[in-house]
Amino acid sequence: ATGVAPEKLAEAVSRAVGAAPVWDLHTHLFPPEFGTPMGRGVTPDPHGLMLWGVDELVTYHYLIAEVLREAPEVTPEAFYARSRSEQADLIWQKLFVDATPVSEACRGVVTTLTKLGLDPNEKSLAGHRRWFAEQTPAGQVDRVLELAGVDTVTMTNDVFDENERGRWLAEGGVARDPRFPAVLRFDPLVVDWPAAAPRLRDWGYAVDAQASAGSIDAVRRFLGEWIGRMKPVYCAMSLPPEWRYPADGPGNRVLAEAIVPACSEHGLPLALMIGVTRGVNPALRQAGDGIGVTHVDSLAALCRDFPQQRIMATLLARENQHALAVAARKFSNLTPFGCWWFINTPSLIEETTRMRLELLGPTFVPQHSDARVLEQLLYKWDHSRAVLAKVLTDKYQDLAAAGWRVTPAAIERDANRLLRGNVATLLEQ
Ligand code: REL
Ligand code: ZN
Repeated sequence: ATGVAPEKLAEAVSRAVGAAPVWDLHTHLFPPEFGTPMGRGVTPDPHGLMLWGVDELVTYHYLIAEVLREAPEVTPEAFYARSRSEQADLIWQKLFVDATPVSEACRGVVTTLTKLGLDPNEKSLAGHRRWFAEQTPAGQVDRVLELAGVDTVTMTNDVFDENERGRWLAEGGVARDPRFPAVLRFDPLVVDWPAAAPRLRDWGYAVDAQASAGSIDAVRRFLGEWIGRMKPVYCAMSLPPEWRYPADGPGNRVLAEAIVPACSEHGLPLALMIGVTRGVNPALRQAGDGIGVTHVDSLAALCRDFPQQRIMATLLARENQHALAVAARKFSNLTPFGCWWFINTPSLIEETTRMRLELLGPTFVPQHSDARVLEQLLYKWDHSRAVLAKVLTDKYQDLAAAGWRVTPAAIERDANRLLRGNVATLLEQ
C-alpha cells in the first residue's frame, strides 16, 4: 500500500477521526427511561435524571463558576435562589451578551447551538427554548448521538443517590437502552466509610464502623447484588488527593478486600478518578469542587498488588499526567483515560494526548466527555476530535519523515481504536 503524502495527512486524519464512532467511557447522562423534567410527549418528571435543553446547557456548573466571577455582585445564595430559567437568563446576559464567550465552557455552548442549527448570537434564550420544547426526549437522543458521532454513552450510576436508587429498585426496575451501559459508582465506600456504613445498615447490610471481617462480607454481598441489578460495564469511584495506598483504615480495607474481589469475581474493570477536593467553596454547590495533586505511587501500588485487576485511571491535576503515563508503562493492567474536567481544555488535551501517544503509543483512551447535559456531547466530542486529529497528524508527519509509510488503513485503524476500540477491548474482555 502507498503512504499518504505528507501534505495530505492533515486532511486524511481529520476525515478518519471525524468518521470514527465514539464509545464515551464516562458521562453523567441518562436515557429518557430514567425520567426527564421536560419535552414533548412525556410526563414531566421534575426529578428526572435525563438532563437536556438550553436551560441545562447554559446552567452547567462550569458556567455557574464563571458567571459568579463575571458578576461578583451576585452571591452564590442569590444565584441559587433563582429558578433554573432565571439562572440561565443571567448567565446568558453576563457571559454571552455583555462579554465574549471565549472560555472553553462558553465556547462549548456556542458550538452546541450551532450544531443544532440554532443561532448562538441571539440576545435572548426565548427562541431556543421554544425549539427545545418541540422536541421529544427520545428523538433528541437519536439526533444528538447521530450528530456527535457517538454510539455508546456510558452512564455513572451512583448507588448512594436516593433518587436514582429508587428508580432501580422500583417494581420492574428501569427499562434499559443498550446505547447507555451502566457503571456502578460508590465513592463513599472508600472515601467516607463513617457515612457509608449507616446507609448500608439502613439497607439491611450488617456493617460496623471498623469495617471488620463481617462487614467486608456484607459489602461484597451489597456489591454483588447491585452488579446483578445494574449489569455495569465497570465499577468506579473518585478519590481525593489525600488518598494513600497501602494505608490503614476502613476505606482501604473495603477497597482491597471487598471492591477488588467483587470486580474480579464479576470480571469488571475498576475506574479510579483521583484528585478532586469536594466542596472547596461549598456555597457554589456542584461548582465548588477543587483540585489537588494525586499520589501516583499509591495508584501504582494498587496496580502492583492486583496484577489481574484491570484498572482505569484519570487524574485531575495537570501535574500528574506525566507520572500517570509512566505508571502505565510499568503496569499493563493500568489504562489512563480521558482529560478530566479542569484539563478538558484544548491546550491541556493537546499536551496530555501528545505525551500519552509518545509514551504509550495508541494503548490508552484519550478522552471521555463527562457530559451532564445530553447536547454537550456535540461540543465535547467536536472539540476533542479536532485536537486529537492535530496531534495524530503531527505524529504521522514525524513518522513519515523517519521513513515510515503511513497508509489510509493505518490512520483509520488508529482513529477507530482511540475513539472506540480501546474502550471495547477494555470493557468486553
Ligand atoms: O464524576 C465525577 O466525579 C466528576 O466528573 C463530576 O463530579 C464533575 O462534577 C463533573 O461534572 C466534571 O466534569
Ligand atoms: Zn464525572
